[in-house]
Amino acid sequence: MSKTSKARAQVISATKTGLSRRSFLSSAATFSGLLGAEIVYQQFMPKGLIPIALAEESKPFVIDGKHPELVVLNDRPVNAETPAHLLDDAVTPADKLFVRNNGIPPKDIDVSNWKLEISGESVVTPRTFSLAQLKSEFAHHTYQLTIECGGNGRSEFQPPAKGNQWSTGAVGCPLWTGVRLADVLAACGVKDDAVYIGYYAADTHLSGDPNKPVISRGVPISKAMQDESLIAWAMNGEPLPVMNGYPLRLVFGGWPASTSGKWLNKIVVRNQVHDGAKMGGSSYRVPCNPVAPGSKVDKDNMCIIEQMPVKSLITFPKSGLTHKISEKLTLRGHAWAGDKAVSSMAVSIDFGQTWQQVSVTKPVNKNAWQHFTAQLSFPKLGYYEVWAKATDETGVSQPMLLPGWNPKGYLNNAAHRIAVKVV
Ligand SMILES: Nc1nc2c(c(=O)[nH]1)N[C@H]1C(S)=C(S)[C@@H](COP(=O)(O)O)O[C@H]1N2
Ligand SMILES: [Mo]
Repeated sequence: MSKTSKARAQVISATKTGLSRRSFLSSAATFSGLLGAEIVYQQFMPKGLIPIALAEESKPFVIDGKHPELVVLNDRPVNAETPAHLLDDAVTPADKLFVRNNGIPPKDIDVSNWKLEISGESVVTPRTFSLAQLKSEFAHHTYQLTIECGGNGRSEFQPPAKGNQWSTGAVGCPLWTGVRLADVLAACGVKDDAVYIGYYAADTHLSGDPNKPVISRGVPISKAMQDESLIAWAMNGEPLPVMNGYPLRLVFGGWPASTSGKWLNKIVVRNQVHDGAKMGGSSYRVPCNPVAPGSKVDKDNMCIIEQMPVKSLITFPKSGLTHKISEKLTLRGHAWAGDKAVSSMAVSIDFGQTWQQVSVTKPVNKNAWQHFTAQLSFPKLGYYEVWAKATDETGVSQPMLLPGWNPKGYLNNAAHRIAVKVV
């Protein structure tokens, strides 16, 4: 990306966040003017809520191998998110999966010489595998697994959190093919004292310093040993896209995607919580107990994010549509809940005064997102917002507003909203 484009990308995200953060001293009448339609349930509209139709903006910018409408938030390192309406497919196509890089991806990859080392203090026999060995020694498995960046939704945090200002698009659920991490670890032997795995990868630090690690995170051994936890080389039956970890990566569905190491070349089995780059401080950690927005949080009160919370996304129609009152509006989207299943889905057209239950499918496998559909009708002409919220199998549902503030702006699972003008 050129300098100008970078500047433009920054302006775009600044405008976007500036708009959603500004406290609007505006009346429903002013909004109606801006929207070109009366806000039908304006008596229920929370004070200070900015109609989603006014808060949206997206500009095209192209990354190699990616859909031209992905919104680029940064070009060094590359970070790009997927607008909600582009996530409508049941299985996310490779060109529509978001990109979140912390450093510079490896160049000139020689697949025939790619090596994966398994070591660490809690491995019985350290081993190194070529890609061909991994593929021939272990059974292949394919699962649809949801990966979502821990910082998805960060742009809504107030006070703001530094980092990529993701709105809703740092999530996707492609089909992943590879071998089970558990099978590979078993072939090396795992000692009884193992508690965690950590990954190392071939990307390089932005500073250019080859000794500075970019990111080296991991998961507890229980998540590592789950059937669906993969060392993957394919997405939707094709080699991984370069930006998503070619030729090899970890995939831990339902956990912060930062655990799913890309360009994977080493896994360590640890007898303690892995202490690699971005495992400590405020990286991928949140206050163990809630804090007031803007607080300074003590390091001892920060806990590593494990599974991601229940969340959903309306992927059809695209927000901002004009819809004929005589017709029913078909609504579609996905819902997911970390290691849990989503048990119900509800939709509101009156700013949350009333909710209707809509149908949601079962997941095709653990850690795959589920799909919801609804047919909506509207009582009169005007501006509406359609809100959608999921409830997980433990009865926990999405909040309407930003949940617990935390210093780095993680875990925003507030309900998604789209704008509809009924004519
Ligand atoms: N080696 C390596 N792995 C990585 C990262 C990275 O920068 N380097 N980013 C992590 C983060 S923070 C996220 S959200 C996911 C993003 O995966 P994707 O780019 O394939 O969507 O990759 C994770 N794995
Ligand atoms: Mo992330």
